Amino acid sequence: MLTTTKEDISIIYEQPFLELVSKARSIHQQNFVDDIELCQLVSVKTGGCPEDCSYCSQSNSNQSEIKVNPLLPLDEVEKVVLEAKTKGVKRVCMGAGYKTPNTSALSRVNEYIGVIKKHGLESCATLGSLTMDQANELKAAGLDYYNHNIDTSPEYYSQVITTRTFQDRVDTLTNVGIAGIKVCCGGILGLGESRADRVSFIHALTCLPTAPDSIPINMLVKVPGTKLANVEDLDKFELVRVIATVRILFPKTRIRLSAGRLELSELEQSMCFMSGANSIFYGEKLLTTDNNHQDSDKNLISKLGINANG
Ligand code: SAM
Ligand code: DTB
Ligand code: SF4
Repeated sequence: MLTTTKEDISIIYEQPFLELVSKARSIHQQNFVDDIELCQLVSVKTGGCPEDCSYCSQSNSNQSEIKVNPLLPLDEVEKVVLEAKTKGVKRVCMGAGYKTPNTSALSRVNEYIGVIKKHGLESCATLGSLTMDQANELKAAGLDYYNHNIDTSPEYYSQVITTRTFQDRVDTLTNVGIAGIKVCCGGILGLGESRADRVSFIHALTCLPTAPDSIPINMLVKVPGTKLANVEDLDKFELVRVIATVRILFPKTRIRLSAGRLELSELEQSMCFMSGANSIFYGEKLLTTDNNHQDSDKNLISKLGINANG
């Protein structure tokens, strides 16, 4: 495969806005029917995380007021799975505030995976870094996707997180890919990064050891008590530019318009769908923050005249 340089990506990214959106839309139409994939998030272990991610409410280094929760009992996860199934969700994504899961946490997650699969849904987990053995164990338990974000450009990374390196993230993604679990990897916009960082972030996505099957694009949710609570707002044209550029470079990959939708109007979200986003988190809660109301999402999907759940 030909490699795409940062310069190539920046030419795509910086073209006139309407041309960029139009190009992305045309590539989208060649590769997808218009639909939206619905994913359900569940925070299986909340808070008390030793990493210092400056955007995150769950970090011990931040002063956010959140409800800390140890690993959920199996029946609580099953309740979420059953509700998700009733509302037409395709995948359940389990999030946990770990640097890396210990042995007993991993065994419990394996049981959660069993429950999700028993009810015929796809499973995804995001638990922090994984060794090869841990990744193999999750694969054996039936895990379909592992979410592990690179978050931002390699150059900006140390401004946002100091307790791990960009390369640590890539190493886990290598293990996930070798284990045969589908890779879900994206990032966050609005961390105070520059446009060059956004281009470099997209470039880093194209260089991952295993091509991602799913790319979440989060817009920072500014949680009080975190270091980034008062960072400047992202220009939403940049969000659309990122989605469109990712669509052009990853024609067949699902792009999830993830955290931050509450700050987007229906028309702003529609621009994101127009530019290639075709997946959302569905349900009123993300991990520790609020998400759009289900009824308003249903309403928007119906206004767009598309089907949910590709
Ligand atoms: N602890 C695990 C890890 O970091 O890999 C998994 C959970 S973590 C909350 C998953 C992802 O959520 C992060 O990589 C980040 O991209 C996203 N995230 C966390 N806090 C966010 C926020 N305030 N706004 C937007 N995205 C956020
Ligand atoms: C991802 O990229 N976004 C999700 C999921 N992966 C785990 C998490 C969003 C978290 C938003 C902030 C919160 O609710 O704490
Ligand atoms: Fe911990 Fe993940 Fe939050 Fe970072 S993003 S503090 S690793 S829960």
